[in-house]
Amino acid sequence: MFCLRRCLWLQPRTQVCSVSRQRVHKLASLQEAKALSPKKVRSLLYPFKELEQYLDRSIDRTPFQLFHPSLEDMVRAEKLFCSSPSHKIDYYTSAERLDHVPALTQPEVCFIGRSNVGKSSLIKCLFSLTPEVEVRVSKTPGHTKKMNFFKVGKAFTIVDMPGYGYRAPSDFVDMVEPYLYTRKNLVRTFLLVDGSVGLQKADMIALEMCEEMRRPYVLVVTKIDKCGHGTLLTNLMKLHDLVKTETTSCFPQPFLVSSLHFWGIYLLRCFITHVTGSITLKDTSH
Ligand SMILES: Nc1nc2c(ncn2[C@@H]2O[C@H](COP(=O)(O)OP(=O)(O)OP(=O)(O)O)[C@@H](O)[C@H]2O)c(=O)[nH]1
Ligand SMILES: [Mg+2]
Repeated sequence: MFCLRRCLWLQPRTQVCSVSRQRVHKLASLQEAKALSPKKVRSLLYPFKELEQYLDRSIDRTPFQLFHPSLEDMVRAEKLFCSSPSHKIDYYTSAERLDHVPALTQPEVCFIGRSNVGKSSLIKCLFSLTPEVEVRVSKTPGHTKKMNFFKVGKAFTIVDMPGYGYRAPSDFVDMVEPYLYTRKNLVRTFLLVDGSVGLQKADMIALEMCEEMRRPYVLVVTKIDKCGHGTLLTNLMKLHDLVKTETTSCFPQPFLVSSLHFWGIYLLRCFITHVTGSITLKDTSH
């Protein structure tokens, strides 16, 4: 199975990559964001709510809002993304092969997706309250070459994966697939799909692989700031239909994010702390 996928995962490499560093965003903290207008706060906290008004009335909204924590829970989750002497958040190590992967026991989540889909940017955005954590992003696809491990105190680890598809590292399959299949402490895989272009062939292969793994995974729709509501809704509904009809291990709710504008970041932080058992949600009435 690994070999069959190899040719589809990998495509020719032609360009040279560069490193860009992002500054701390003024909206990194939900506490700051709360001062904005209610409409802006709603887009930041629950991006689907903003989109919902354009959705046909006949469509059931429930699957899109299964995870709908309270503001209070999101504030508690945010605290875990703040580094302190007793809760250090930092880059830990990188691995090119499974036998280089660190022996960690704390729950782990990883981010996979096509090269350039915004994996590293999303992790950088999640860590924006801890600007000293260096997560490298680049305009050039295929920038992340290794599996990069970031420790969030003793609570959990976040792993930034190399991308598949265009300019993927040649050892992508040998590196990433065995990790996904065998990593014992991996509690969630986040599969990123570009909301402005929708599902691509390589994404379908990734989805198939996630299904084969039979481990829980979640779709994250990235770059939602890059297209209009119409395109985003079309792509989102296609994803929704696919999840409903073709998957068994995928969480029905796709998470909508923009790392540029911080849309959906607080919700995703809360989801990560929830699935890693780092917080217990107080209010689940929504
Ligand atoms: N408009 C917009 N651009 C984004 C967003 N997230 C990432 N980008 C841009 O997309 C490009 C790729 O971002 P990365 O985070 O490096 O992508 P990646 O998935 O880690 O890519 P590889 O490491 O090559 O696999 C960069 O130019 C980012 O600035 C977003 O939410 N909105
Ligand atoms: Mg990257």
